[in-house]
Order: sequence, then C-alpha cells, then structure tokens
Amino acid sequence: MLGPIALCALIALPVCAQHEKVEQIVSLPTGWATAMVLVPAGSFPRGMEGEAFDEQPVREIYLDAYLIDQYEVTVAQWGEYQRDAGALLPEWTLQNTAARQNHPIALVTWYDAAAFCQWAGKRLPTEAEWERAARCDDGRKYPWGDGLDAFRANYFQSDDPFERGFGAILSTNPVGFFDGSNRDGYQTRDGASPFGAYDMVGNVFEWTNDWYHPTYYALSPDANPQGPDAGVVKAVRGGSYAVDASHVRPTYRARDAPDFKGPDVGFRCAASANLGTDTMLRRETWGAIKSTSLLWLKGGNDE
Ligand SMILES: [Ca+2]
Repeated sequence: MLGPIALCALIALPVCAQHEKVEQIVSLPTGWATAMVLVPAGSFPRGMEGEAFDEQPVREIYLDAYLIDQYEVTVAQWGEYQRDAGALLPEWTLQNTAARQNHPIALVTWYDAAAFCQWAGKRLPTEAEWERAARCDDGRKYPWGDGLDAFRANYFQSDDPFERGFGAILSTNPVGFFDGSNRDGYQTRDGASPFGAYDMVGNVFEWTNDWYHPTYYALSPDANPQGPDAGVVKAVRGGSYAVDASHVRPTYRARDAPDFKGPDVGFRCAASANLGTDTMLRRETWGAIKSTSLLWLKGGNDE
C-alpha cells in the first residue's frame, strides 16, 4: 500500500486560461508509474442549463484540491493489479492483447473499479470532481471549449481510426491518443481538459464514486458533495465510443447498477491532495504532456 499522496502548497494557480498543468507521477504498488494531474481548490458551475433536467439547477460548487488520473486506467495497469492482488477479470483474455495494452480496461463493475483504486492508494472521483476535471471553471461545455470536435475525442460516428461500425465492441482508442500529434497520418487535436486530463469525452464511460439521484443537484451541499448516502445506480460519466454526440457532454449523467459491466465502461482514479507537505511536482506546458523534457519543482516555487 502506498503512503498518503501528498502535494506541496500551490496557491492561486490561474485555471482554465492557463497554459500550464501540474502533474504528479504516482506509482502503483508494483512500481508502475501513473500520471495524475492536480485540480487546485476552487469553485465551478456544476451542470448545464438547457440540457437534461438532472443536470440542473446549475450551482457553484466548491471542491478541495485533488488529483485525478490523467488517463483512463489501462489494460496494462489492470494487469499489474491482477498479478499483484490475485484478482482475475472474467473478460481479461478478450482485452489482454498486445495491441490493447494502452487501451482503457473495460467490462469492469463499479466494485472492480473501486477495488483497483483502493489497491493503487487512490479512490474513485466524486461526480463533481469528475466534472470539474473535465470542464474547469468557466462553464465550457467540453474540455477544450464549447464545440464538440471529432479530432479531439472518440465517440460514435466520430470517424476516428478506431471506428468499427455499429454494434462493434471495444472500439476504444489508446488513452491520450487525441493529444494534437499526428498518429500515422491521422492529425489529432489536443483533447485534454485545462487541467490536463485526457479522454474525458468519449472512449469509455467512467465510473464515479457517487450514487446517482436525478434531483441531487437541487439538494446537494455546495462544498465537496459526495452524492446521496444510498442508491441503486452509480453515476457514470463522459460518454464513450458507442454513444452519439448528444451524450458525450461532460455534464451528461449516465448511470448503471454497480454490478453492471459494459464494453464501453471503464474508470479513472482520483486522490485527495494533501497540501502543505513537501513533494516533488512536475510541471509541463500545454500540449506537451508526453514530453520528456521535465522541469522539476520543489515546494511552492513557481520558477
Ligand atoms: Ca472517457
């Protein structure tokens, strides 16, 4: 088990318009490195006027700082978990191919996802955490702005290189595919959110920790909402390769029974940011997440 995930103090980082992201490398218990991005403490307008009734009323919601996985959890990461924890997904062989190692793991229940995150020293994000990581704080509809863009995300009929036709399963892209680079002749655009999280639109739906309730937005606390105390379905976010353009809005609230597993449902983990301790942070510039030219910063030093 990992110790607490800790971050140094980061005060008054401008968000949304910023061209810098803060990333931390967090190792799985097996040593496998995973990237997480920091979402600093702040408020955002949760929900969307004019969309489904359960996305309203729009309210300013405050969240403490947290980390969220930069990418959906991959087949390779799930393999680390299985080898270390002795778990075995019945649908493992189907997904554990050489070509799919960097694709998101799918066909996992909410319980599977929660167990992985706990093993990793992390946890599932709340619905609010998931949404703010995708949309930032300026009310934008999509991670990159207001218009859906087929060169930034994998959804049904987005004509991405992984489109396999109606009814095809596991038409996922490798995580972080849409990063602005040219992929064997296919020119992507950067689909990251302002905080640096990829595939928040499409690829696979993502489990959140919260029970879903349609009127929760009217009733929830204004700070750090954790979802209803009980429920029958869990909130699932972000749409997938299998759903059309109208359902890949980051504010769209899908839901599934916690024991459901779908070929287009995966997850990413989050972790609370324990500010005030002394941990190395990595800062990279917009669009350069995969760059290996790293500037290591210590403490609250912005230079
Ligand atoms: Ca996704």
